[in-house]
Parts: sequence; structure tokens; C-alpha cells
Amino acid sequence: MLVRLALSILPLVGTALSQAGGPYTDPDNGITFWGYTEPVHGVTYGYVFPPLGGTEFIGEIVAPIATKWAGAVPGGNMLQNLLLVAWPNGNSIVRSARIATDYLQPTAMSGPVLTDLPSTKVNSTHWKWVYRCQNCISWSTPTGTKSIPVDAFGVPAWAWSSVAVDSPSNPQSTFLEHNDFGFFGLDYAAAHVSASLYNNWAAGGTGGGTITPTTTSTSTTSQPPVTATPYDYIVVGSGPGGLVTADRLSEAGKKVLLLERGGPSTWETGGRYGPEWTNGKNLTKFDVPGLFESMFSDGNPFWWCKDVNVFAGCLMGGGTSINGALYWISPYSDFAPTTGWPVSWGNHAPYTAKMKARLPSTDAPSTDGKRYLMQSFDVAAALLKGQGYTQRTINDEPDSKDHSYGYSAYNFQGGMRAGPVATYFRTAKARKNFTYKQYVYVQNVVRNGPAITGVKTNDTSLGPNGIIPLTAKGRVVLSAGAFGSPRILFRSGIGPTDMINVVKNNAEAAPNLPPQAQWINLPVGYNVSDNPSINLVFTHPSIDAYDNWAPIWTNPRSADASQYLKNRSGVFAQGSPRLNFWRAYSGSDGKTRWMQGTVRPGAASVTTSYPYNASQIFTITVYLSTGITSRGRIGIDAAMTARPLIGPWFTDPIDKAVLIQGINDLISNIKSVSGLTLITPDNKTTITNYVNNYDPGSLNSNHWVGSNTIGVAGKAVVDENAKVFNTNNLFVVDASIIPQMPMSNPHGMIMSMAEQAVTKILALSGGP
Ligand code: 6FA
Repeated sequence: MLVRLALSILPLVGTALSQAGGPYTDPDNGITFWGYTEPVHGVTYGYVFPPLGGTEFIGEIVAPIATKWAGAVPGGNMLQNLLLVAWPNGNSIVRSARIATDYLQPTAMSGPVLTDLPSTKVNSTHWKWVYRCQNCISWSTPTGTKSIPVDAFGVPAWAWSSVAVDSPSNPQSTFLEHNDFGFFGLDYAAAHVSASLYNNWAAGGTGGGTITPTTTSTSTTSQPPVTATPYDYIVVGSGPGGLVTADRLSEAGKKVLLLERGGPSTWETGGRYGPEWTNGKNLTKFDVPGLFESMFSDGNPFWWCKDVNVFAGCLMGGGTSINGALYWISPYSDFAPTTGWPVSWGNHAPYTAKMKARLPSTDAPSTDGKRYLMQSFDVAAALLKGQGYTQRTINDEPDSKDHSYGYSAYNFQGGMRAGPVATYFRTAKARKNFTYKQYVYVQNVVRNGPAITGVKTNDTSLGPNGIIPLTAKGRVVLSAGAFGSPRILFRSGIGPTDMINVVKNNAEAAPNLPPQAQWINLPVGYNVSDNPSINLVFTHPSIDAYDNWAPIWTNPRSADASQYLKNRSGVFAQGSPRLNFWRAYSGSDGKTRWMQGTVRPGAASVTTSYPYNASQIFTITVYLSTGITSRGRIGIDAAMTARPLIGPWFTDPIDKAVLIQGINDLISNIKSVSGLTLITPDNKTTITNYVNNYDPGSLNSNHWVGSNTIGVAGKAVVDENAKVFNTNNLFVVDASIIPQMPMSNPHGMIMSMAEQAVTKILALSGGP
């Protein structure tokens, strides 16, 4: 992937969540709010509305003093939404209404009128902001009117920071991006009180609020008993790992159930979300390669997992439906014993060949065979040639990476995103012994000691209490991704004790944990790595920055849109990258580390003192891959959100030193390419300082691997057959079992890995 956005600016996204708020009465003011106390930071966000038809509401934020600022977004998504942000300054609260037009600093929002209500206060332990927000229900945006869904169920968001704002006395102070954010479900339709009560509170009055017990539908309606169908294999998650696995298991005649928590993606899978300019053409955002950059600027990004604190795709295809689609054939080192793989995995060639037979790569995805928007390729190639690099067709020579560059290779077919969805899933779903269920969230596996008997889901139509059983010798394969699979293991009583204890303290998850005597202590979540990556932004007079990809959704260049609609050719038949390169380095510890680069027109952000022409910018993202020694840890918090606990980037300073050397080498001959200028960093910042001061969250490449690493008992989570240690019939096949960063963007390697894993699972005795 190319690094587009930082962890710290992960968009606030939302649909229904498991954490739902409800009514409570604040003892300080007697106001009944509908809200939620977020368990990690202990901040309460509350709302109450006048009868329907009103244009305002009363809200509050009650925060422990460690909260340096907090934000409430009643509309949910960060973009183009009312954001109420507040912080303490001495004994007073400073606050403002803001709006974000991009995933950048939110600015003042005109329209809302804020009035602080009397119970607003700061004391030694907490601060509380109680406010009236007038003109706050609907507002105009460039794409139309937006509103809080006051007559329906909503998904308000919150944002939180432990870092003080830059200028605490100034309501419009700038601040760093939130350290944390989240969502909760809230029935706004229920959060209304009578006009007289509301008007009393809005005028600063207190009391009078009583919580009307809400009627629940838990009891009386009788429902037909649910019978569950048992399966030979239940595969959890439809990312590249899960799709390859489910297809091959069903091809072998097994009775397979594939469960996916999200919904459809491409048109073929039932997705229907596309821009207006593709109307009537049976195309979605997930079909058109050139819409990739719009994944990060959409006001309704329903595809991101809402309970994973980094980017992860929660829909059919997982990451492969929303990613940059760079698709690389593995070199030997991707599966070499020296990179942590069991010796039995060393020969990946037959499995990679099976994958290529199903999904060949292309570096000329436009259906007319021409390449478009290639100026950044030409400029970067000139730079690299001066450093002794050779141009190759990268996927034809996967083992010749050192000092190589070439056209970016993709998983596209016929000018459309293909990946495992248009290949493996297509064949699997045609089989009678294969069943696919979407919008099914697997909470945990059901087990009796080492024996897994089924999975527990949120879908009570699939089995009593949502439990789907296995056949007598059946097996479960977790393919829920580097964050999703560890969470399912924690919730099944498998992992480090500290994480299982987090589950034990969660009211919803705890009842499904096995007794403590059956907990299985494994290093789930450790050994995590991801490519640390640094963006360098350049300008060159030849470059067409393609308007920085900004108009592609609403107002694309009309000739390019027409050309694509006509025959799937042109700029829109390709993602944004144009060139990739690799180089090997030897670190001061004698270990070889690989540097990879990705070149694309445009830039996610520019920080420079130079005047520059924005239409001529392009980015080289430089990452470190195979050989990195840094490792982090991922886990869950009290709300069951999966998140990095220790960032995996540059925990070993030698990794950082190698990347700094690589960047210095990359720009060493910049003067030899006429007109080429490095603008970020500019000439006031050395590369060393630039890397040292890089926002750690922005180092994230979204290529997470290793959280359920394969290896030997005592050090690993799964054995050489991808079976979870100390279980009889639980397997993991996804990015999480990969012990070391592969050479390149990983989904091709993950699919080859899954081909090999599923072959081993089928060959392992004791199964169905
Ligand atoms: N990899 C590449 O090779 N090339 C790229 O260009 C590239 N770009 C990106 C990128 O631009 C972004 C923004 C991201 C987030 C990733 C990129 N990657 C790229 C990385 C690549 O997509 C991932 O490495 C790859 O998809 C990981 O494959 P896995 O099979 O390990 O896992 P996924 O996350 O893809 O799929 C997991 C699935 O399980 C999801 O569909 C999820 O909804 C589902 N799931 C999770 N928990 C579940 C649960 N409890 N119940 C049911 N389903 C669940």
C-alpha cells in the first residue's frame, strides 16, 4: 500500500456498533441525557433534544482531568460534520464548534450558537462542559445539507486526546489529531423531551428529568426455535486469506461456511456504492481502480472496520477490496526459513504458481494496453538509473529485486479490480457445498478445552444464541486479519492472560469465555511488524499531479471518465502508483534489510517553505521491508477495540538508520534530473531530522503481519500446519501468521501463503 493517511487521522466512520448508549440523569443538573460513557478514557458524551422539528440540542462532555481535549460528533463521520470540541483552561472550559472538510485540522463552523449551561465546571478530578447548541441540527456542505438523524438511530463519534491544545485560552486553537476515537449507537428518536422541560434546561434550569423506562423487545414475542446447520469447515473472514482457503476447501468437496462481518463490495457481489458518473454502468467504488484514492476522502466510508484502530477493510474481499491493489509475486525470501518460516514452507513455488494461474498480475491494466499518466514514472526512473538501478518486469523476475525498478503491478483484470473476489470467490460460490453469509460477526469460537465445537456469532437466525456448530471432525479457520483473528482468540480464552482479563472485564464478552482453567496462554498479538514508511514529496515541471485525485468522485476529468466507461481504458483503469523499486542494505548489525519505494502523482500532504506548483507534485514513499528487526504488539482495549499496544516501527534504531541511509541515497543525485525538486522535506530539514520527527502513526503502511506468528511451540501461536497450539481443530490463515515482513506489499504473498496453508490443512489427518 502507499501510505496515504496516518493512524492518527484515521477517519471517524460509523454504522451500528455493539456499544450502544442509553438514558441517564446527570445528578449535577437533573438533565436526562441520552449518551454513553466510553470505557477506556472514562469520558461521557450526552445529548438531549426538544420535540421533533427543533433546530437545537443540549449536550455534555464529562471527562477525567487527564483528558486534554475531547470532541463530540453527533453526526458520526468526521468529514463535513458538526464537531464540538472542548478542553479545560484553568477553572474554565474553552470550546468551539468546528467542521472538517478533509482529514486535517477542523476549522471554525459558522452557524451553531453555543451557550454554556450553569453546571459546566472544572475540579481536581474532572471537567464538565454542559452546553446548548442552537442551529445545530442541519447545516450546509458543498455536497448538500447534512443533519443529525434526530428521528432515527444514530452513530455519534467521539475523539479524545492526552495532548493539550496549542493555545488553551483560544477557542479556535489548533491541536494535534486525536490519540483515540470511537463510536457508539444511540437511539436519537428516543432522546427527546417535552418542550417545557427542554426550554427549562436550555435556560439554565435544573431537575424534572426522569428516565422513562424504554420498552425492550426481549421477552414476549415467541420465535420459532432455530436449528443450526453443522459445517465441516467454518472460515471466518473474506479477505485474501479466507477467500483462497474457502475456495480450496470447497473444491476438495468439504462442506464450507464462509462468514464475513461486512457487506458486499464489487457490483458482482451485490455492492451498489459508486459515484454518479458511473450510474447505469454496474460499477462501484470497489470496481473502478482509479477511484482508489477516494477511499480516504469519502464522507461515508462504511468499508473501514469500526472497531479496529488502524485502517482495515470490513467487507467482501477484506483489504483487497479497498487497497492500492499492488500485487507482487513472492521471491524466495518471503518464505525462507531464515525469515522465520518452518523449513516445510521453504518451497513456495507450486503454491505461487497455483495463485498466478487463478490471478495473473498486470502492469498495463488499461484494456488498450497503453500506460497513462506516466510522467512520475519517467522522472523517478531517471533518478534511479543514475544510482545504478535496472528496469525490469518485476513479477517476471521476483528474485531479482536489488537495484530494480519497474511498472507497478496490480491484481486488475479487464480494467477492473479483480483480486481474490473476482477469482477464488467466484468459483467457490458456484459450488453447492459452499455457503456464504455476510454481515455475520464472529465473536469467539466455542470450545471444550482443546476441542472447538463451533463459532458464536451475532446472528441468531443461524443457530441458537448465534452458535453455528461443526460436524464431528469439523474445523474452524480464522481469516479475520492481523487484528481480527487475535481478537477472536482473546475472546475465546486464547492469548496472553492480560488480554483475556480485558475480555473477562467486558460485560458482553465475559460470559462467553471458557473457565480460566481452560485458558490457553499463547503469544497472540506479539511479534507484529509493518513496513515503516516515509513520504517524500517532489515537484517536476513534466508532472501532471492529476488534481491530487481530489475530483475523481464528483467531478472527474470528463475525457478520462468517458474513456473508462466506454471500454475500461485510460487513467481510471489503474490505481495511483506508477513505479516501484527495491534495494538491499546491510545494517550495522550485519543483517540485510530491504528498501522498497512506490511512486505516484499527487501527495497526501505537503510541508515546505518552498513556493511550489501544486499541479506538479508527486510522492515517493520509501519503506523498509524484509529484514526489519523492529516488532510491536497489538491487543484489545476495554471496549474490545483492536489496536496497536506498541507500535512496530523503529523499535530497533538500526532499522531507522538503514531507512535514513536509503533516503539519502535516493536523493543523492537529484541535481542530475533537471527540474526535479524535493519540497518535503525542504532544504531547512535534514533527512535525519525529517525521519526523527515523523509522526509515528504516519509510519503505518497497513501491511500488518505476525500477530499469530507461525513457528515452534513456546514462541509461536500456530504450528507449521497453521493450527493453533494446544487446540485440536482451530487454524489461522491470514496475514497474522506471517513471521516477517515480505519483500513487497503483501496480499499476493498472503494468497500464496493461503494456498500452501490450505493444502497442509487438507493433508493433516483427523479432519472431516
Ligand atoms: N496490500 C497489498 O498487497 N497491496 C496494496 O496496495 C495494499 N494497500 C493497502 C491499502 O491501501 C490499505 C488502505 C490497507 C488497509 C491495506 C493495504 N494492503 C495492501 C494490505 C492488504 O490489503 C492486507 O495485508 C490484506 O488484505 C490482509 O489480508 P487478510 O486476509 O489477512 O485480512 P483482511 O483484513 O484483508 O480480511 C479480513 C476479513 O475478515 C475482512 O473482510 C473482515 O471484515 C473480516 N472479519 C474480521 N473480523 C471478523 C469477525 N469477527 N467476524 C467475521 N468477519 C470478520
